Amino acid sequence: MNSADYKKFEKKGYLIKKNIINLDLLNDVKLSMIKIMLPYIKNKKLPNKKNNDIDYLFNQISRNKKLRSNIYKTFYNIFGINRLLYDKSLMNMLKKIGYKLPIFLSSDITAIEPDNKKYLLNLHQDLRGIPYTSFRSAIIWAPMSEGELTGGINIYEGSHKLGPIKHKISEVNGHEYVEKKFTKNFKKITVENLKVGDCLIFSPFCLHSSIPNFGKKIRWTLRYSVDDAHNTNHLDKNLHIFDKSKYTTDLTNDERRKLVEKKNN
Ligand SMILES: O=C(O)CCC(=O)C(=O)O
Repeated sequence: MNSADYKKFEKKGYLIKKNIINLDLLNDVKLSMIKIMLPYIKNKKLPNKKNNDIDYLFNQISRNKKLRSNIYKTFYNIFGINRLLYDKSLMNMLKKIGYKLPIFLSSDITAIEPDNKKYLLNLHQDLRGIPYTSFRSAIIWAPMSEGELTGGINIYEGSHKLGPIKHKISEVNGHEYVEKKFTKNFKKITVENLKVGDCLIFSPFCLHSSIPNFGKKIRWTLRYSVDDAHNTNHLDKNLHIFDKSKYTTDLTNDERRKLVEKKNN
């Protein structure tokens, strides 16, 4: 018999699970982030309470763009990120949505800063860079921080049933996006105010977009993409479940941004 979570995930394309992330393991990840940043903080006489204030440290290192970018990329490789994914509560959640053979595809950490529009994502599907092996793949989106007005995600219930859609490149910020008209038959769900420990799990084919951060703190999020390798029947032809070149570009964020800047000048 399929679980209630399985049915919901099939129908709506997303689920919100409360208190599912192991907080000790999450704190280990945060501690690693702090340890990566601390050696680059110029002011060695930090007030004690700033020593473990991730936002403060990140704002300091963000003054140097190169450093910020490299530190950010280093966060992705923290060992504890994978340890957290393999924790039994997340594995049980995947079992409940019908995963017979969960596989790990990618992980990262995102920082959405207050009143900074640069990294906000337009309406899109998560098609880029991830080698999906089935249409039941999922994104696990878990807040690492919480606070008033820090925003979140808009997600369109049931829109995963559209399958992959061709994305365009925004002339404003170079991000990829899907035209708004595709949302018209789907209810918009606003996912805000999740607590640390909660998570949103959704199909990468669900249309979704960022809700801006108008709060005081950085919205830190841990993200995984996972898939079910059971019943994959296309590997003798392709690694990937669909032809990505039809829907999305291989250009990096920087390359797309530069392309748009060149066009606008
Ligand atoms: O955190 C956000 O603002 C958006 C995240 C998102 O769209 C994604 O994970 O694909």
